Amino acid sequence: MTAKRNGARVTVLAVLFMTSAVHSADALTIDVHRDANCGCCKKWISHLEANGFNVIDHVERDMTSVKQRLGVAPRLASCHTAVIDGKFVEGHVPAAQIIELSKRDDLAGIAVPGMPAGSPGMEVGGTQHSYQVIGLTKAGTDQVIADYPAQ
Ligand SMILES: [Cu+2]
Repeated sequence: MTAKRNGARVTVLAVLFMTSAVHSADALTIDVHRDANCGCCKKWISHLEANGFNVIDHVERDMTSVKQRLGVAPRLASCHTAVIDGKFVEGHVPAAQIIELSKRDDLAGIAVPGMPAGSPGMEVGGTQHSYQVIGLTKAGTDQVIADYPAQ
């Protein structure tokens, strides 16, 4: 009896979470800065649009200075750099963590450093390397926001 009730509650919470995630993404606008020749950056933009984001695309000549201006620590660097509500989104971050970022005031930004195969926009056949989404707190420390295992 108790176990059954717990199971039902978990299901309800999961449905509520999915509903709110989809709803939030509807209204989110994100600025993406990328190099003109970056193919995986365009694929990541497609991932955002498929998840309901309104993407404003900026083609840049010098991504290094863009990253410096937006406060992306070099250890977190990837290809493209996006901005949402004044917070940076560096690299191939999945839509779910961007939605989470939009609700958090303790973070300066989030990143998927490098370009791990299998992250959104980095699909290479069926290859899925493990990667983490790292949050940079306003205090300057790193925090693991999500862990995607290899498959
Ligand atoms: Cu990339």
